[in-house]
Amino acid sequence: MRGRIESIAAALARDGLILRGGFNFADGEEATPGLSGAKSVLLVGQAGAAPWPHFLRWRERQAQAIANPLDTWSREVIGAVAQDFGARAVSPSDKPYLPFQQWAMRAEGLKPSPLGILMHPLYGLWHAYRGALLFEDEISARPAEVAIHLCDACVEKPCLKSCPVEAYSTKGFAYQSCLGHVRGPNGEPCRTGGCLDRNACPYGTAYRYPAEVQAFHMAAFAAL
Ligand code: B12
Repeated sequence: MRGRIESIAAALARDGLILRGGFNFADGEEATPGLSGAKSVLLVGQAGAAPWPHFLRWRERQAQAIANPLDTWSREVIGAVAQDFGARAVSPSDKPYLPFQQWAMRAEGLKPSPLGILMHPLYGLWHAYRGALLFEDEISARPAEVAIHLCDACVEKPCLKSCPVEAYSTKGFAYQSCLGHVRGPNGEPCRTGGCLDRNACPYGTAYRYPAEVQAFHMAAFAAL
């Protein structure tokens, strides 16, 4: 008989989504606001732009334009899977924010790239988290092994050299500089093809989001 985790993965695959690992919370952790009673978590996300065609078909069926459509679609799809498997669905945009990146590091053994986005050994920077399933019992997820961190072997670090306003540096992310440039007269390449620094990364290029998808995310990020 197929186990619970395999069945959930199969249900998510119908919409191009994948399980991104999971773990049992430590004693006391379930008391964190937003987690009440949860004993374990499975992260749901994507490798490359796999959910995009599913999302587009859903969006075409909507009677009118929706604010934050990708979040809405993710909540709908992941919420339905949660209901079928007795879980509670949460979203990375739920407030107060839940620590998705910390969960991801724990679940998949990933580390942040110089851009802050987590570096995946296969998908590079081309992956995301769309939600999580919280359970009131423990799951049988294998503990994550620390993944190979490709940035350690990357000497040139083109990701820190391609942004015209140097939004990313060792000092962190200069949000306002990035926004000002993307919205300004010279921001056309970022608006149509996505973040130049992210695109400069030599890893996981087979999973790179198509320009159309990157333009969609950039428009949402910079409120274009
Ligand atoms: C608020 C927010 C932002 C804000 C504030 C950022 C900040 N430093 O405070 C702004 C608008 C600037 C932002 C920008 C971006 N974000 Co953001 N952001 C979030 C959000 C919704 C909440 C963060 C939070 O406060 N969490 C609560 C604390 C307790 O949890 P934490 O795990 O410790 O969170 C810390 C980090 O997440 C960090 N942070 C926030 N955003 C980002 C983005 C990156 C890449 C990194 C490294 C860190 C970081 O700030 C948190 C507080 O210290 C998360 C989703 C989530 N729920 O975590 C996405 C999230 C972290 N962002 C993400 C991304 C991709 C981005 C952008 C690349 C733009 C984009 N959406 O395409 C940029 C890059 C910014 C950067 N390098 O710092 C992804 C990261 C995925 C990944 N593969 O690693 C997340 C997980 C959303 C998702 N659905 O996947 N973000």
